[in-house]
Formats: sequence, C-alpha cells, structure tokens
Amino acid sequence: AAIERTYSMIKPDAVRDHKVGEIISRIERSGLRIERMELAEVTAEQAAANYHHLADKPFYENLIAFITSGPVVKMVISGSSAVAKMRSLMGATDPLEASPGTIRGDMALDVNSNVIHGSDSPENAEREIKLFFGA
Ligand code: DAT
Ligand code: MG
Repeated sequence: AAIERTYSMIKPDAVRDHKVGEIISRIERSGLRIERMELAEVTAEQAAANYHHLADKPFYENLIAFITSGPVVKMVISGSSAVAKMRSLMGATDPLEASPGTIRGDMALDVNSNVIHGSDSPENAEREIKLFFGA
C-alpha cells in the first residue's frame, strides 16, 4: 500500500487526563511514524475550518468550545495507508460504538470528548496538515 501522511491530534480531554503517553505508545506500536508533533492550542479559525462539515449540527458550538478548551497534541503521522490505519487505531467516533482495543474504545466514554482526531481521507489529511502546521 502507498506511504501516505495523516493529521492527528490528541484532544484537550486526553491532555488534561494525562493520556498523551499511552496514546503515543499505541501509535508507535502500530508501526506508524510520528513525523511532527507539537503541543499547542487550536485557534477559533482552525477549529471552524477543521469542523466546517458539522457547522449545522446542534452540537457544533460545544464541539468548538471543547477543541479550543486547552492544549492539544498535533501530529503528522506517516506510513503505509496511514489515514485508514489511524482511523482503525482510533475506533468509531462514538466511544460506545468503538471496539475494545481501539483508542476510543478503551479510553473514551462520550462522543463529546472522544480523545483523538484523525483525518478521514488523504486529501483532508494534506489540508489539515497545512491548517495546523502551516505550508
Ligand atoms: P471523527 O472525529 O470520527 O472524524 P466526525 O468528523 O464526524 O467524526 O465528527 C467530528 C467530531 O464531532 C467528533 O470527533 C465528535 C463530534 N461529534 C460527531 N458526532 C457527534 C454527535 N452526534 N454528538 C456530539 N458530538 C459529535
Ligand atoms: Mg472527522
């Protein structure tokens, strides 16, 4: 499979709850490579751009408030089929539906604070890497 890049970030809930090390360990154990990593706060502009597809949802305001509520760990991750591989490590969006053994299945309880973000396509990955790390 093709070597590709994806964008991922450990969300503010997981940073607050001291889960960064465990999540990074899971990513590294999977064979994916962390190319870049930075602790930073998501700006209002970045949050709006990252979640533009959800702007009409009732939970949108909460989602923006949550993702800007404290530092996140931003990462560029690379490897064979990195986009799909990260999505598989993360598990389903709603932790109640995420399988045991996935990051969300093991570490999150609630769709409002589901521990980690990962791009959903190679095109979105490149767009999100630019959005969060610059050109
Ligand atoms: P994912 O994060 O798995 O890519 P998404 O892009 O559909 O999922 O949604 C982005 C985030 O929005 C998700 O991580 C949590 C929040 N979200 C999605 N659906 C939700 C819902 N039904 N209720 C509350 N928050 C939701
Ligand atoms: Mg998404």
